[in-house]
Amino acid sequence: MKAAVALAALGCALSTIQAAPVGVRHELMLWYRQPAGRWEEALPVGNGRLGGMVFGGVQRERIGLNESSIWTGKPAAKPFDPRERELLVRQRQLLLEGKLLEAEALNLDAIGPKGELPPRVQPEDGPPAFPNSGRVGYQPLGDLWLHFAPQTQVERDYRRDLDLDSGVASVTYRVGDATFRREVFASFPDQVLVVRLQCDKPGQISFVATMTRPTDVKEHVDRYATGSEFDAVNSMPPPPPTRFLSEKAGHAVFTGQVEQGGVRFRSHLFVQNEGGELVHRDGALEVRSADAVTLLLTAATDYRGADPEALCAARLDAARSQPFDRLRQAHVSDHQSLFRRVELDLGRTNAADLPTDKRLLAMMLDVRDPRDVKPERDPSLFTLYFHYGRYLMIAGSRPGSLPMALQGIWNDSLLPPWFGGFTSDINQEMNYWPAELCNLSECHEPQFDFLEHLTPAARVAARDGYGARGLVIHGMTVWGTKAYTGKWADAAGWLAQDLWERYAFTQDREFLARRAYPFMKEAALFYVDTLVEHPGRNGWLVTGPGYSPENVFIGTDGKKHELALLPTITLGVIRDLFGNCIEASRELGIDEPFRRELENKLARLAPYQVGRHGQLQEWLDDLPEADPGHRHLSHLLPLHPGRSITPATPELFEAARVAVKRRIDHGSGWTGWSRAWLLNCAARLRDGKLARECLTALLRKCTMPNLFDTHPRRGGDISILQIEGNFGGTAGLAEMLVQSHTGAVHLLPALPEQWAKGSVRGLKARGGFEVAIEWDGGKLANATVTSTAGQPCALQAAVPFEVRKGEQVVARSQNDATFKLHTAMFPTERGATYQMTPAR
Ligand code: FUC
Repeated sequence: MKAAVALAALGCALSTIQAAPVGVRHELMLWYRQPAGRWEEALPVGNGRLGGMVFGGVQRERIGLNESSIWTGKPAAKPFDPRERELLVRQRQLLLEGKLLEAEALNLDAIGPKGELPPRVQPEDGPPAFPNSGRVGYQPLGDLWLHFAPQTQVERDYRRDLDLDSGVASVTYRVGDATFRREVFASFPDQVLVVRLQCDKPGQISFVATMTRPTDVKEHVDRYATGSEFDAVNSMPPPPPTRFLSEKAGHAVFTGQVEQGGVRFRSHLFVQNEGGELVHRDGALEVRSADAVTLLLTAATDYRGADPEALCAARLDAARSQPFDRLRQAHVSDHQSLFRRVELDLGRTNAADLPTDKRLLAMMLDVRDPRDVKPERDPSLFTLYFHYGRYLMIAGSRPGSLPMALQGIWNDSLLPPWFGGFTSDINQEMNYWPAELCNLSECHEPQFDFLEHLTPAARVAARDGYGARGLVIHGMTVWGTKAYTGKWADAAGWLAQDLWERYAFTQDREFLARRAYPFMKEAALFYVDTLVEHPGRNGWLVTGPGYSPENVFIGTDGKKHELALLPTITLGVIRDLFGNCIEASRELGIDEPFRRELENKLARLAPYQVGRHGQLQEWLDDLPEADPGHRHLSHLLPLHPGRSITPATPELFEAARVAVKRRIDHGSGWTGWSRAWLLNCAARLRDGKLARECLTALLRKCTMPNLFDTHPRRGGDISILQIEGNFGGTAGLAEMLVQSHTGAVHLLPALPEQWAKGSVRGLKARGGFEVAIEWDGGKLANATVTSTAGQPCALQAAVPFEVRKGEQVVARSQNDATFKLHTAMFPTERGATYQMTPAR
């Protein structure tokens, strides 16, 4: 029934298609014929720190506001219970003896009475970022409201859009013979959110501006209805009231605090009218009969000790001194300096002329425009989705901001699902998968800052919780590592991959020496100290107690259990991390004894295991998964985003293929991020057909009208934003076109047959290469590789080819029958471009 109604609506939309306005590139534009009815339909703008969700109402504009450092909770020095370490040691011993059930049954009480806890030892350097005492959650700044004067006539030709190329959200409509235009953007260079209201007739703009912040936590928890947030709601006092004081000369100040003793925030609003008059009212600013108006909004907090008032005032002063056009130009050129680095063309069909929500609906229902005969119904919707991920990264993560959390920087709830936090058993990692691949290295910075910020606390956790050197991060929070010990301790090891990847893609040795290697080494040291020899199984090195997020197995007692020895995810993290550290230390020419130690441990580490179904096992033992279709693909980390399972390990590669299929056959992929991970795995398996199916499913099942990724909840009837699926989707599409994790730059590793003709430009490959490819008839037509670091290049494709520099042939490919690939090796010069053409 639902589908029938939707189909009817769509049929109507198809029949009213108007030709796309000349010059509009619909693979770079989200657009709609109606304002956003809900937050999930609003369009995001951002500058990494400051976020806005633009609703685009005609009678009332709402811009949902965020500042990325508005978090509840605070650092708290919780005493460490030494029994935890003892528990861990005993559990490990039981696991080594094969007593899985006994290990899990053991608890702190069995170790002994709690006793007097020793005082906390602060880390030697850095902030006291310790386990948090209360609930840590990301919260909104509030909403900016513009209540427009009532109109006597109905509006026409309404359009709301987000231009990914300029980073500007717009609303246009006509009332009578007047055309109204509204533009909103968040400027990184000027650190200000800008709203511009214009009309082509004078004196038409009248509105009242105010700012508010939600106060009712309960309202929000009801909306999302999750377990742990329900518990939290009862312990959360209502936030202290906010104040919106309109002062003088168009200037107003919005102040508040997340909770007593918590983060304080400020926002300054400046309203500049051209023509008409400006009136200060109680708690509001009113503009009457203006020709045009510019609103500037700044926001800041004392999260890292700064004075938010001074920051807001200084930023506003600087922005106020510039005319609107200059602010817009600075924003657009800053945005485009990042956004225009990558181009993608997968072809287009008439479906691209529909508004974005209708395109999505057509995708869901698989409705075709009868004029379209191409095998892919709406290929440029994939292109739009790909670019949207890049847009969101530019808007959500810039140097100086916090990294993106579960909702990026966009959230309207005081109690967002999973507290909108940093969850590091997939989500925080996936958020940054496209950063290097899609040529947005700068946007990766906040992730590195965050790891450095956590380092002192992570060291203390390793020392006190495990008696180990190095550092450890469990489930993560904004204020510090969550616990001393925990069933999953691989976040630091996994996130260290980000640092290595930055180096691998950029070849920035200074970064490797100064920022990447020190963290990677400490993450590796933790494992060096916690690996133990298994007495029974060939003396392999193993660790435990471990846990495969968030799946459990059926024990011999027929019940569900989770503690086990060396889950595959941990093994994958260690193999990758040790391998990366070895390469890094060799590259830097340092730490030879440590490198040898890692090589030695790697050689003795337990191997990956293939289980009874031919699948890559999830645990060291072939334990039956309680949910074989679990959304987490933890054991596939060595395939993606790791690189220890590749076609060079053919049996494991096939076992990974079986494991992916097994997950899918049992229903995995029902959250956006899960489907996006499957997409990346499929690409790494060089299975273009499956990759395309995953991408299609991501858009069909896990995407909101504003193209935000979703995590379905409560039996599937509620979908919430979880942004990492957007980034996983963007990275996955890039992985279908270029891969470089094996050491060679592989062109078109997973091209589906439906994408017969297309091109891509600007994707990055490890070794310091930038790649452009054109293909036709499903085959590579030509490509270029630009070397940014002067490293030798190994280039791979499914067809034989030659490589030229100008007129000169520099290499011809050799056939590698084992991998059914053709590879050419050639030295490169920094800055030079090499043309690759298939051999005739
Ligand atoms: C992990 C996932 C959930 C969700 C949450 C934020 O715990 O298992 O599905 O994405 O993070």
